[in-house]
Amino acid sequence: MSRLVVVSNRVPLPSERGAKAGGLAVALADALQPGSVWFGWSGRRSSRGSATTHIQRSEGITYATIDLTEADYHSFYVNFSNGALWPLLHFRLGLLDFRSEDYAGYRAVNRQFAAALVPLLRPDDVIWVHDYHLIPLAMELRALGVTNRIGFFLHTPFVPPAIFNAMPRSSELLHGLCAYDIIGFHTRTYRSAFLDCVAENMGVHADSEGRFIWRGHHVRAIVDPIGIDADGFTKCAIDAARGADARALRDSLGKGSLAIGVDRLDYSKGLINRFEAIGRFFANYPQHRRQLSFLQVAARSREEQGSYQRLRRELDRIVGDTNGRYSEFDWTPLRYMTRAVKRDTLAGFFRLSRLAVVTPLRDGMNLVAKEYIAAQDPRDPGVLILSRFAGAAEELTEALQVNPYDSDEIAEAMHIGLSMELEERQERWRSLHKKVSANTAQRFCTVFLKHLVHPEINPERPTLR
Ligand code: GDG
Repeated sequence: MSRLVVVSNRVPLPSERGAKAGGLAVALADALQPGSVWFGWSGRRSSRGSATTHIQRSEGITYATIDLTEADYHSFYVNFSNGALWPLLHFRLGLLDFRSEDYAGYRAVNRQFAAALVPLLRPDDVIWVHDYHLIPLAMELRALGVTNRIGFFLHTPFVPPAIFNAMPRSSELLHGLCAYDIIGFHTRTYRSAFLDCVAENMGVHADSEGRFIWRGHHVRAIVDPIGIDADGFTKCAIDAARGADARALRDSLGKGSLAIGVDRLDYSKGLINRFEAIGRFFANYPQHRRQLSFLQVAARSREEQGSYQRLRRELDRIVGDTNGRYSEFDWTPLRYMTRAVKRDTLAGFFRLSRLAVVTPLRDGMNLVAKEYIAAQDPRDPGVLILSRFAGAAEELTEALQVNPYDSDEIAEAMHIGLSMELEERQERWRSLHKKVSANTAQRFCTVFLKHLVHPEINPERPTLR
């Protein structure tokens, strides 16, 4: 039996679990059995950096973390990962800020991760690495003699060669990916984009199953959309909808209804366009004034970065403008919070909402769309408006899909959603719910580990402890 070693940039330590349950921790809950190891950054900056590995154990799982120095934190995390790779992978070349010293820091921290991880490894461990911060990690582990199976899952989109190659050193990043055995993507589109980059930059062509050989190493790119614990989220929503927060929100609406948006405060989430659409909605469909309140929860994120500070100022301006224009003394069209809200409270709010507006300009998957569906009351479900540029759009075809750049289209979809007959709402919701409750977080882990653990025989369930 092999042991699972999960590696991610940030390790959600058991001691810090609370208000903001990390999406990854929730998604991996079933895969992390007693005996598993979770390795990564502690979230702390210290002058000793990665010199010491801190070990914590909880419920049989070992959490092993290292610190970063202030300089490494800035070059690896703030500048290269979030200031160059994140905009690149979300098609935002105008925001890509490449500096070779940051890239050197990114490579150096990946080497530090590898050096700290090697002493913890056993020969039959399977290693599952998450996300764009750690693209070169397998290459660094291989350089230290690690021959274990190593898989990588990318939580963001992947971009076509014409975009990818705008990143200096793009081929080096691609070579890094090819040191993994399995590379997972949320959608077929992202996998194709990756394989197109491999073909164009490396002259290597994959077979129809995403398999190719590079420098003698067998690599396979798979499609494995992430999901949620749908039943768990439904239970949470039912309970929370009876709780004090949901009651207070409902009372504050009077006879009106609620539309909701929940996103990290990030330029990829399309908040500016969405807020413009809300203005258009009240301008184009004045019958909904006083009848609908929009609640946007946008927890602040990556505040060190100029692009996020500028986004926040722009959102403050649009909210002020929209509310100034349409508010009445006893009605506010757009309620806007930049604090995180507790997970169960959010689930209750989803259940109260007649509409969810999920309109990222680009998004790897988008779990909020799935959570909204899981939270609905089957007798009177709300309507999901979903960007066609979210990974979730490939699965959730019965949502009202929109172009997130088109404010008029979003406004129209809001009007259509609010006017939709119960029967059509139920029909759409049933199809969506079927998919959300079939493609769960547990299935996501099982599929990935099946490919990673036993690639040749592909058993139904991986043998892991
Ligand atoms: C990345 C990819 C991909 C949000 N605000 C609060 C809060 N949340 C929760 C949501 C959801 C999660 O955070 C956000 O997940 P998303 O999938 O929507 O977006 P990212 O954070 O950008 O995640 C994304 C994901 O990785 C998984 O692969 O789907 O495309 O970008 O669960 O409900 N939770 C709490 N308070 C908040 O204020 N408690």
